[in-house]
Amino acid sequence: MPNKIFKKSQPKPSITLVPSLGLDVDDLVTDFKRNYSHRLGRDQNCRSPHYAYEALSLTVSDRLIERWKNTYNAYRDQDCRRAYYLSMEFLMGRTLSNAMLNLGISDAVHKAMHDVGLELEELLESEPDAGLGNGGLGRLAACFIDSCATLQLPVTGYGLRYEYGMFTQTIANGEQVEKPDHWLRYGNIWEIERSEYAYRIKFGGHTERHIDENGNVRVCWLDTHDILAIPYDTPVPGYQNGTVNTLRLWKAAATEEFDLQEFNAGDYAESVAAKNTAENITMVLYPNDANENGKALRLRQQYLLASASLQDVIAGWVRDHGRHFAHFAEKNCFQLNDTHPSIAVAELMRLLMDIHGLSWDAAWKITRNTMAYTNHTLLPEALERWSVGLFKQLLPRLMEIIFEINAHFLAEVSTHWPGDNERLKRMSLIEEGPQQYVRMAYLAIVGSYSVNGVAELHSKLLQQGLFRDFYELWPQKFNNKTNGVTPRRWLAACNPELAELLTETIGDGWITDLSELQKLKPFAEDKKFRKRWHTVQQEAKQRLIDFKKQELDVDLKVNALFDVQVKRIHEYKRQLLNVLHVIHLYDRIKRGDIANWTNRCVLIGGKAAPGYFMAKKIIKLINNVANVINHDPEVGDKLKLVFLPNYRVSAMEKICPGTDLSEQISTAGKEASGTGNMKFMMNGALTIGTLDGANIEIREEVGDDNFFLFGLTESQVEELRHHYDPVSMIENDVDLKRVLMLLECGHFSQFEPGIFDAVIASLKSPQDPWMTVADFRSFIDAQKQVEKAYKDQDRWTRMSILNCAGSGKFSTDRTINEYNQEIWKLTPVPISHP
Ligand code: T68
Repeated sequence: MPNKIFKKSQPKPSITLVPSLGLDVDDLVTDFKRNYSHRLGRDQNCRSPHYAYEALSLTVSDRLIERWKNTYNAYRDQDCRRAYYLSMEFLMGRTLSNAMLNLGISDAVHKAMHDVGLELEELLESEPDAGLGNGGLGRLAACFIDSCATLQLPVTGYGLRYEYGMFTQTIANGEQVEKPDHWLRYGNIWEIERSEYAYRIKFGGHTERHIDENGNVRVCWLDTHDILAIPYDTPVPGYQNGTVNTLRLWKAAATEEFDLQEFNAGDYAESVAAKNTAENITMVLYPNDANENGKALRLRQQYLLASASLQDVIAGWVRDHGRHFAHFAEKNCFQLNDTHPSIAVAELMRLLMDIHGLSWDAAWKITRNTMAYTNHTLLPEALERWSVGLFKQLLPRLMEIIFEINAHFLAEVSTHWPGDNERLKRMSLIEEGPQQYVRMAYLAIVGSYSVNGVAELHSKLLQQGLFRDFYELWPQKFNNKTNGVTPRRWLAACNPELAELLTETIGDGWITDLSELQKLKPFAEDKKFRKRWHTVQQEAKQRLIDFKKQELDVDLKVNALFDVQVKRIHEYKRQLLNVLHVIHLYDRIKRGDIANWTNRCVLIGGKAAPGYFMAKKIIKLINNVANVINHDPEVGDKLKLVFLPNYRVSAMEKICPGTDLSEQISTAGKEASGTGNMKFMMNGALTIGTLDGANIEIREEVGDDNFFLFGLTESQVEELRHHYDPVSMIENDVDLKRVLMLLECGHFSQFEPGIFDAVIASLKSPQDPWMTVADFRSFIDAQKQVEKAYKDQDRWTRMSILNCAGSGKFSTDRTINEYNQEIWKLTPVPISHP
């Protein structure tokens, strides 16, 4: 193994750091050229922008290394309390331009590339997205680690290095086609493999008990099939502050012995196959964003993440403190990003007891004081449950520990509520029935000292609904942490023109203290300022049009209202409601109801989980409706509908600066928070939305007059469920009736009879959980208010400025400060830098 190269007894080799690398244009040019010609072996005959991108990335990443080492050494030397963010997803997007921004060298790099005759934009576009996540949850993890580094908090991200990220979406005949996303095909210059920190992960086998030298029962987990977890580190720079934190992603690999065993038996092919089985574990990201899927491979992934990360932290602890764990919980905490890594609760127990010899009580005390759990959904279909049978087979030792945690926990419950058997059944970590299941959310709650939701409404609903029993037992565990987004990527980097106007107007303090945007408020009343704001917004729209021009055959006009809904396709997010509105507008045009018309481009984008039938139908419907509308000469510029294929982080960076209207139209009570809503607001878009998730807080911040509210409230939705009658609602609304008629008569499915039957049936079903029809009228009315406001461009611009000015709360810097003050309790560690 590589860590055996230097023997402990030998003096340390004197491999010291080279002097700091220069940050000015000449240094950048020199290093860029050297990297291009010597490290990549290319010359001027090479026409691919990709190698120039790589050479530039090497140049920039070299400039992070010194700070990275300083940060690493400072955390170790100061023995500070640290937090670990455990997440199955880190949806990082692109790295280069963010690294440039945070190093403060964007302008110098721009000039350097210009000097060597290259277009920086083109290089930046050749970086593939690191799409290691599905949507909000994964992107939140990425924004969080950015804020942690900017706030100089000692936080490490732990995740999985999927060989294939979120699939690439293409559209054929209006339908979603998934293509594998082999994002590592051309290598990844941002990561460093650290095989010296590889760990063994056990699967299968059985357990045996024996008595150790001190007379204690020790459990051994034997005859396991082991694999290796190999870490790959990516630097996470803070904003111009010298801190470079680490994102450590695990890749699964075969163990050497395992191969050898088979190999010696003469089964060469078998041994190679075994290698593949091991490496399969981190081969692909599961593309389901709101559905538990129960696949054994997914459980293997979860255990790999939990076990490798905990072993890593414990190895560091033992290195610095020996095998004394009394102060472990004072110095470490693990934030679980949903239940996906929550097997960590049982794994920490196993490592402390079986490997380090702690008693149950000592191990449990540590576990309960180090784990914290964040919930991201109330949807029952997304709550993770693993079959006990599968668990026993794959992780027999972990299953034993979970049963024991449950026994202790249920004893605690019955002391609290003697004789309440119904409650015991409800709260048990094991769901009984024809098949037993482990309820992962309950494991996470029982094993944690903090449980939080991601917006005020969501946290309230967790306490009153899903986790009510647990809230009654441990009210002090529960808290709210409203989500945010990082203003570096989602304003400073993605909208440089607006960023410049902001900085010129209120200084650049907003970049690290977004509440400073408040200072913009008075400028909303300044006519000259409004004019400049409007110009910047129009230019951003034009850039969006230009960007999309190559791939779309629709002619979009900058003076139309850009109405955007981009997010995963899901029934609860109600892209269908959006389509019903578009069909209604089309119907109005066709029947000549166009007095005072506002031209509108409706852009919808997002991926459907490959196995989600209805979501895929919705994509098909959007495309079919678009096809009819966009080719109707009578409609012309009045209305366009566009499906934006392959929505991803780098696409959002172009979309949100060019958006006028942000659609946040989920059924109230269903969207835990939303984060796209925050990106749009920050970039000056106005929101049309329901009282759901963080929309409520957005409206609070910006004021009722600057938010287009519609729809039932969460309690109205729940009340209506008892007597929901969509068919009579359709009957009583002429506009809706006409829309349904257009759908039913096959106007948007001329040569594909019946393809939207299931969609139509869901709208008309009294069981429709998303109650799309119930909110139609109120949505249409709110959209009329939008048109009226947009007609008065001056009023719209004022509202746009106020939206940006009111977005300060939605920085992840605020969110992370709250996590830190109330859960992690870390002290910032300043890092000196060149
Ligand atoms: C989202 N959840 C919430 N889940 O839907 C959103 N799920 O309201 C919230 O803003 C965001 O989390 C951040 O808190 C997700 O994105 C997933 O992606 C997911 C992935 C795998 C399994 C289940």
